[in-house]
Amino acid sequence: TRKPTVAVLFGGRSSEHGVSCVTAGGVLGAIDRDRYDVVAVGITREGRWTRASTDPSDWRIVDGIMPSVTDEGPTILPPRQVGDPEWRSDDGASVVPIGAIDAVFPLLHGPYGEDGTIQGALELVDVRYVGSGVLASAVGMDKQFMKAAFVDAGLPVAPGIVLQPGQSVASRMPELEALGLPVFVKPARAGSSMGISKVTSWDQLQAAVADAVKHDPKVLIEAGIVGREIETAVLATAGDVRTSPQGEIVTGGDHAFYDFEAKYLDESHVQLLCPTLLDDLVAGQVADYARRAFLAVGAEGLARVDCFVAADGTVTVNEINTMPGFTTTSMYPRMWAAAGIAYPELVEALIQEALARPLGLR
Ligand code: G1L
Repeated sequence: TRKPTVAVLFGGRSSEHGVSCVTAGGVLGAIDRDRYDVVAVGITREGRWTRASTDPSDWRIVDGIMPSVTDEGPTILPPRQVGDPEWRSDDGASVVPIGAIDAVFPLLHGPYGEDGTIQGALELVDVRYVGSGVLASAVGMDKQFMKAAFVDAGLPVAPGIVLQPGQSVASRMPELEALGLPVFVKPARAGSSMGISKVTSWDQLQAAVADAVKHDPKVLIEAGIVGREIETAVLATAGDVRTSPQGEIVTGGDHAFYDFEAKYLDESHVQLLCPTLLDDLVAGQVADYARRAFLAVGAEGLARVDCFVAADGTVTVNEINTMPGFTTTSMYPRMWAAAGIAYPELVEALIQEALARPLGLR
């Protein structure tokens, strides 16, 4: 009997191309090659799909330079460009028939990545994949619908309003003032923290919205919650939804919050603590909310749920990330490491979960 074939799909046209490649390196280094055949499918920054190296050492950061998918390998046409469900090279020769792929790791960020579109393309061609499906991925990308799903499940969230594309701040001013200051202004659908700002005076609001609109014409304005940023990893395998010990984002210096710069450029200002010290009752509350947030959006496989914990122990659910940072040193794997589940075990559990998944409605 042949080994199952696992494809790692990564790179892509997003600003997080390099992070995606580093993540692919981590996954490629952790997949048990005795149990699985491995295929690497890279997407260049220009959007060309290509067969890439499966050697994890090709995806390391060298002298501070992030790896990227180069233009050298044979082209693989993405599903939307083929008339039959087969990935082909430029010369028409079959590279890897899509039917030979038993599970895909979709390690892609942003539009056409973590928003459910790649999941939909894989559904169309009957290929199983790791992580959430179309709806949960899309809901997890859209802060408006994420919040609606949380509220529907009875979870506590920060109050907020949505500025639909083209809608003016002035038309919503009474509701905005009811939120009180500070407010956070966020692009409604953005994977990273880009375009997010904290507004401490109403005269800053217009500029904050203008900045957010650069990333998404739909903008969410939320009441600012004062509290510690506590994260929980959720792993769902074999019908079991498990939550990890909590981690905490500790920001220092003059960073108002865990922004893009703190996350990717200036790590000295942000500390990741795991496990973190929380009162047992509060930790239990956070874990319960994390599990319910996972179920509320219909997530599958894995997700990271981020909460705020106020000084009095009140917990607010901030967001769910169905494609959390997944490098070997990211918070998600670190939170599981604190529970004794090492990175390769995590990768194995996610592959097993994907392989066992029925196709179609589930
Ligand atoms: F495949 C998984 F496990 F579901 C998965 C997919 C993508 C886990 C984590 C990620 N994350 C990323 O790919 C990224 C953080 C590099 C960009 Cl969304």
